[in-house]
Amino acid sequence: DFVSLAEGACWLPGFALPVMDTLWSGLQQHLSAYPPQQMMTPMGLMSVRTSSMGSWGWVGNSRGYAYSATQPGKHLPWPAIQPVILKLAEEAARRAGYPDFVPDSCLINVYAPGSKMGLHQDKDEMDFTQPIVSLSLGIPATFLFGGAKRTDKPVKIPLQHGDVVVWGGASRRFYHGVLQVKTNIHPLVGAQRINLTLRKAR
Ligand code: MD5
Ligand code: FE
Repeated sequence: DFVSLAEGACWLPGFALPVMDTLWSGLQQHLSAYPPQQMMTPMGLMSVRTSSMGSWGWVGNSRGYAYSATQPGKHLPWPAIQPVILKLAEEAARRAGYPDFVPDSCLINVYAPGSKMGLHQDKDEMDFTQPIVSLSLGIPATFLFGGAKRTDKPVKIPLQHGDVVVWGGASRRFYHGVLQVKTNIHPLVGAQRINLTLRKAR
């Protein structure tokens, strides 16, 4: 069951719920071993904290951002994308019409209450014909789904625990962001929103 948001954008409400116990226990272990960090960007320090899995992790600094094979400030790779996450992303992409999607990067965005993400486009990846699969956990957030131009008025999408969105086609390059997350407590995940974005970075 899915909701088409625009050409190429497919919202699968609750799609991750059947595997949530396995997913959450693996993610908690990952976040203990690879604590999320606030990245610097040319725009300033992000309010969101990030960690990664897979061959490529997204890193930022005051000069720009890029995908890196090693953890920030270390000479060590990230661990592999956990099988339950990889299977979920591939299955969601298949439902949305991308049967060949094999992600090599899983960015983990951790939003404490008060965190937000300003309107931006994702353009650090090499192949924009590959979709991005996004999975939300924890407290709800209002996602801003804009258009091809920064000035296109965004549509507000209330993303909930377990929701998956596949961003493909034209929507792959649309402006988007997340409104400041409101204080709340989720029974499983606690006082935070966690978003996983699965991409083919290289
Ligand atoms: C989030 N993360 O909720 C979002 C989910 C990021 C980021 O934006 O860059 O880490 S990914 C949402 C996304 C990706 C590509 C296109 C569109 C949305 N879109 O067309 O709206 O933490
Ligand atoms: Fe983005």
